Amino acid sequence: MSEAPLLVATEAAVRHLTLNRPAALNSFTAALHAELLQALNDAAADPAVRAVVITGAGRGFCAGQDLNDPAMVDTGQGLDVGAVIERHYRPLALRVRSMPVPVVAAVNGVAAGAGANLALCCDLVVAARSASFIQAFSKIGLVPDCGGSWLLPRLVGRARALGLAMLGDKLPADEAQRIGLIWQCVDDDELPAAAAALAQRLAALPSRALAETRRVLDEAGTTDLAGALTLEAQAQRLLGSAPDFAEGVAAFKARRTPIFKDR
Ligand code: T3D
Repeated sequence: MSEAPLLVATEAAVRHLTLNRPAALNSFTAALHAELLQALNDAAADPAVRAVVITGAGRGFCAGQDLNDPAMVDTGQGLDVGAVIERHYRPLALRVRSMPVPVVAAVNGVAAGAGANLALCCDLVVAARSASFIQAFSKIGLVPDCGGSWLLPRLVGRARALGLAMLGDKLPADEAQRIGLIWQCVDDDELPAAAAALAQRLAALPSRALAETRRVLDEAGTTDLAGALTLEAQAQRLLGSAPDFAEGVAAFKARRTPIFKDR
């Protein structure tokens, strides 16, 4: 029996999802897409899950689209690559970006093409020092997808975004941290523990406030100051009447650690 393309495990309040096609650097087949989307939906629906970690098995994080999968890559046969994006990558990027809990990418090795942008869709990206990020699309005649066209300029500015996307060079993890593409680069042997600790820390924070923080930051990027202030007021109105806010203030006054429960 062939191995499952995605491994799912839960530790305390953290759901760990491991892309598991190491022989092909965890590149995406239709089956992996289906399992990852389902696992993210399951995590979103499970009130016991308060953070998610996505990582890869073996020496790679994810090499993007599996270029050997005839269902997804069929050059010369009239396959509509746009339809592949609409069917698989659009729901994946939107799902990660709308999770009710924080998502950590633990980038254990090379992240290329849509694999790089899956990582960048996540809220916090921690990478092993030997890992790298490659906007591989230009090398096969495509544009950055899985949200890359939107994420890259926002993360590192237009000049660097265009340089990374047009040249498709390998960006080492420590350089990715230096230019603000990712949150943190750690020594290889520290990655699993660092990502797990970060996820546990996020899991103890008020989930709904964190999800709203992601939303207002994303939406503020496409509005003016007045619009951003409106977004902030709307979010505070929602959060200010929720139990986590009362708990946070009560814990502050009592000088104790808050116990957050909202999602
Ligand atoms: O339908 C659509 O196509 C639209 C969707 C587009 C989304 C995208 O993601 S487009 C971008 C697709 N990805 C790429 O172009 C990256 C291709 N891979 C590479 O450039 C290199 O493999 C890496 C730079 C990522 C890593 O290089 P290296 O030297 O460390 O490893 P390798 O030897 O190239 O790869 C190891 C194995 O993984 C190898 O298999 P083998 O020879 O040992 O049996 C290689 O063929 C396989 N592999 C790597 N990437 C892919 C892959 N197999 C299928 N698809 C891949 N993307």
